Amino acid sequence: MSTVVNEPSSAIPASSVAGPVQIQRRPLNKKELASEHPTWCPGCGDFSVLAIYLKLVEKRQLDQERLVSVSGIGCSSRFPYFVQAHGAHFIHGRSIPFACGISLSRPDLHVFVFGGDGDIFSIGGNHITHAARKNIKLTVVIMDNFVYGLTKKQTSPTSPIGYKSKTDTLGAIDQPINPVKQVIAAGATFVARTSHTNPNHLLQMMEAAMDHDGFSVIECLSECVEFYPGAFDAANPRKGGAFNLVPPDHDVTDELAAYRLASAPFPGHFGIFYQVKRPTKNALEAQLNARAREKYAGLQDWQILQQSFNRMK
Ligand SMILES: Cc1ncc(C[n+]2csc(CCOP(=O)(O)OP(=O)(O)O)c2C)c(N)n1
Ligand code: SF4
Ligand SMILES: [Mg+2]
Repeated sequence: MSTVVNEPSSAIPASSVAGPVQIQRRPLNKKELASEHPTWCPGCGDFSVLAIYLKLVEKRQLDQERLVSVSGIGCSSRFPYFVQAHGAHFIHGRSIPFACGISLSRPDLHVFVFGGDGDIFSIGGNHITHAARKNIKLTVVIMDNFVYGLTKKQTSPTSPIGYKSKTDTLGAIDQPINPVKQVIAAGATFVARTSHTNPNHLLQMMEAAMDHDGFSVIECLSECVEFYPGAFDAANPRKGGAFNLVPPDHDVTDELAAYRLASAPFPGHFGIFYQVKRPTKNALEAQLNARAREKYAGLQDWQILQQSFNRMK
C-alpha cells in the first residue's frame, strides 16, 4: 500500500502509516521560510536582501533542506537566523572556509554566504581570495554598507576617503577596496554588483549567481540607515541618483573590460561584470576521488584514506 501525504518539504512521514510512504513534496513558500522577526533597525537595507533571498527560494522551488546560508559576525551576518533552513552563524570572517567545507562535502546543497564589508574584506579578506582562486561552488553576497554597523560605526575596507567614523574622526584617509576588482583579481568566476534599492535587479543577480557553476560573488549595496544614511543615494533614482546598468555590449568574459568598468567612480555600474567557465575545485576533487575509488576498488572511503596516511609514515 502506498500513502500519499501532501506536506511541506519539512514533513517527516508518520511512522504509524503502513507500507511505503510517498510524500508529495511542496517546497515552502517565502512566508513559511521566514524565521523570527529580523532584529535589524527599521529601514536597514539588509531587509531587502533577506526578502529577495526568500523570494528566490520560493521562485526556484528550492527544498528547505537543500539550502544553507552561512555567515560570520556583523549586522548582515545575523542573516541565517532569519531563514528557516540550514544555516550557521559562524566566527567573524570565517564564513567562507566554513561554507567551502559544506560545498565540497555536499554537492547537492545550494550554499550561500552572507556577510558585511568588514566580515568579508577585513578579517575575512584572505578567505575570499583563496575560495575565489579555488573556484569553489558557492555564492557570496556581500552586504556592503561601507561601515561596521554592528560595532557602531568604525571605518570599513569599503568606506570612502573622508568618511567620518569612530576610528577616523577626521575622515577616512585609506584607499578603499573596490570589491569587484578585488574578487576578479582573486579568481572569482562570476562577479556582479547590485543594490538593495532595486529588488528586481537583486533577484536577477542572485538567480544568475546561483546558476553559475563556480565561485560567484555579488556586491550588494545595503544601506546602514543608522551609521551611514544616504550613502547610496547617488545610486538610487528615487533619491535623484542613477542606477546605471552594465552596458549591453560589455563582454563578461573580458577581464580587462570588467576592470575598466569597475573603475568608474561611484555609483558606477550594476549588473554582471565578469563570468567565465573554469573547472571548480568540487569537480576536480570529485575526479580525484573517483580515480582513488577505482584504484582501491572494494575499499570503503575511510580505508582509502587510511592507505594514504599509511604511505606517509
Ligand atoms: C574576532 C573578532 N574581531 C572583532 C569582532 C568585532 N566585530 C563584530 S562585527 C564587526 C564588523 C562588522 O562589520 P561588517 O562586517 O561590515 O557588518 P555590518 O555590521 O556592517 O553588517 C567587528 C569588527 C568580533 N566579533 N570578532
Ligand atoms: S546598525 Fe546599520 S547595518 Fe546594523 S541593523 Fe542598523 S541600519 Fe542595519
Ligand atoms: Mg558593514
